[in-house]
Amino acid sequence: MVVDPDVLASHEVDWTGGFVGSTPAVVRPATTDQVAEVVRACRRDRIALVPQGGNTGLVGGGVPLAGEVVLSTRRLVGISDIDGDAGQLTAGAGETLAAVQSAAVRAGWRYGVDLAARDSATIGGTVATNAGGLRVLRHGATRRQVLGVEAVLGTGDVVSRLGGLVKDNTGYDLAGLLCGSEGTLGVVTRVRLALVPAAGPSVTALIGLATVGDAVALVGHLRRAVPALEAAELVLADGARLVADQTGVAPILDPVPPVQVVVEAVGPPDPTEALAAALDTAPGVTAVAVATEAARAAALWHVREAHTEAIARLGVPHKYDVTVPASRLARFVDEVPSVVADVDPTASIWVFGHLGDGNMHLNVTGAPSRAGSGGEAALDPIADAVLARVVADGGSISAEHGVGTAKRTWLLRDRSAGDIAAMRAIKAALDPDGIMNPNVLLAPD
Ligand code: FAD
Ligand code: 2HG
Ligand code: ZN
Repeated sequence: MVVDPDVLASHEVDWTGGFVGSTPAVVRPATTDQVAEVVRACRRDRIALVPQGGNTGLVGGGVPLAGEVVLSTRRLVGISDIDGDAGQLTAGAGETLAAVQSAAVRAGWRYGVDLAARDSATIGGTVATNAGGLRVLRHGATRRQVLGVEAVLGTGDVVSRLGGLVKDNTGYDLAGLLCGSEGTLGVVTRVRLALVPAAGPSVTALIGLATVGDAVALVGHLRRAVPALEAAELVLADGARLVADQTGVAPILDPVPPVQVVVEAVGPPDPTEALAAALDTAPGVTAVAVATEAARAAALWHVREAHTEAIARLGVPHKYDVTVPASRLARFVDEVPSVVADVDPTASIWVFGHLGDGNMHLNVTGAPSRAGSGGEAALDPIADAVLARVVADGGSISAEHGVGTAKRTWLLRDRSAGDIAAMRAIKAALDPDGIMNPNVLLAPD
């Protein structure tokens, strides 16, 4: 157990700096049994716990906003039981995503989830948030990779099913339930993961277009023509210029087009010709840069991947991670700046994201801080306007980052009363004393 204030401080604030709490102690168990001891002791003494992995979460779910004890998972390491024939491995919850990706490659496979926080985000955190990222279009979000979990529930009981059976219809899917549960039902300690085939030759393209509508149509066209397509990411001109200004890296497409899409297709077989042919017949394309080797591909990705860091340099942003149906996406992206301006004409909005699955990241800077509100989106008038529009468009108020503290009040407007009642019943069964991340996901009654 750590109580040194300097060490505690790094666990008390989130990656954005927008969620700041305090904790009396950080516990750092190294085994599932030690996690169970901690949870049982906390249950006995009614002490609330916040599980924390890499602390890269963006919805205030992994920091102790109400004085909870932090249970750091970072010592729950180890990658084991690698099955080179089945394409599976077991990872400790504290392993970073990057470490799992490397282990998969060494085993002759690849892990299907990737995101820019790969060097810090933990596998347990990605499971707890059902993280999405850059390759959902082809491989799905984290839940699709998870074949089993070991976890300590809020009851103190250990559940463990790490056999890696692809077909296993023996009752409720506890792994699927813990995936996306944001630390509210228990602590994930180990995960059995399915891998995807190793990457062969790949091709990356940065494509300039005039409108978001053109970009949506392009992705539909490429998905039909290039089955190996696994990423399609949206960048707008103001975001591209911000990235260039903040990072000092000149834009690859110059002049900067109003809209850019980064796409990547991964073989085998080599998808380069299929992508080139599809782009030849694609409507609306005004400029293209193509890369088939890693360093150049990384340069094309930079304008997209550097958005979060570039925006962070402007101050603490308000982040809204939403999905909108493809049929309404272009109109939504075009109109959402005026939704924000109606509430706060001095705020700036930055829109980018995972075009392939309709997941847009709206970042608002220059708006008043939510400090003191615990980060509650319900107390944020911009969230009120933006998320109302998302719900009206048939979208989701949380695409991939989770609900956390930031959106827990808003959950009531996205999910039905029946859904919420079922979630509360599950929470009461698996965490009867309400010690597991009590301020996350479900708002107090
Ligand atoms: P933490 O931040 O430590 O925790 C997140 C939540 O999970 C908290 O509620 C916490 O209580 C819970 N938790 C953590 N570990 C466990 C565990 N073992 N058992 C139970 N509960 C646990 N997310 C995406 O989905 N897609 C992206 O493309 C993406 N890109 C990002 C880029 C940047 C630069 C940054 C900073 C973040 C990005 N994120 C993205 C968000 C973040 O990386 C993910 O949410 C990630 O899954 C969090 O992992 P973590 O280990 O940091 O979890
Ligand atoms: C991404 O896709 C992440 O880059 C972060 O999900 C999004 O910073 C954000 O809002
Ligand atoms: Zn994202």
